[in-house]
Amino acid sequence: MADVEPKGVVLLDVLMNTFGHRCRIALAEKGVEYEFRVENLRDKSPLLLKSNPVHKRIPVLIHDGKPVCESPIIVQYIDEAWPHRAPLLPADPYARAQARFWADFVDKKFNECGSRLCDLKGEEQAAAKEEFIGILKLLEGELGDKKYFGGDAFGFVDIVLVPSVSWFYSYENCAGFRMEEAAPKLVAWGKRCMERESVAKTLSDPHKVYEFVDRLRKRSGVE
Ligand code: GS8
Repeated sequence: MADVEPKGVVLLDVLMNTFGHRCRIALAEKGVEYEFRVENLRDKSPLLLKSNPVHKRIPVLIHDGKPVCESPIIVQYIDEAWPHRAPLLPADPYARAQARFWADFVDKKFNECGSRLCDLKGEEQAAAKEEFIGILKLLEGELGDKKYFGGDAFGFVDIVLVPSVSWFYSYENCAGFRMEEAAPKLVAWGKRCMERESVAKTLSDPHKVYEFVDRLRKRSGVE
């Protein structure tokens, strides 16, 4: 199956993957039909290795045989390749640059520090928690009183960040704090996003994510 040359739109991914969820939400927002091919990361398919020879990672979107890699780039590609539905990025060049800046901030700061919350313990974890709460405040400052990061329209920054809502429960349990207290606006934004079908049908169950995180913590001796 994995060797069959892909036609149309194919997403190579695994089921519980925040990076892949970005692509699935973007495809759903654009109403694009696609084939979902589940990868085994312990035995990557020849198609994955051929499609992403540099990083050999999922997700990969293959459109008419042409692969696109790296989830923020895939989401932007989806926006440009299917322009008939509501745009995910704003039209104004400055607003587009700002959206890209915050999406990049999510990857470089939020995701990176969020992983440390779950991978560390003791003083190192306490320092990561303080840093993470600062990152949440910065994101809340950018969101302000807007419905979504881009204003009234659900868009690029929302798509890049929203899969992490499934991880909020794990962050809280690993590092001992309440997201509702640390970032009430972000929690409310997450609930608003979950009202969208594209998000609700894609996101992982937070308890399943925590089971996964807990298994990794036990395996690596953090717990
Ligand atoms: C990250 C993809 C990634 O880490 C993106 O698409 O945004 N910056 C990329 N993919 C992981 C799975 S999720 O943890 C992956 O493919 N890992 C397998 C490997 O590294 O061998």
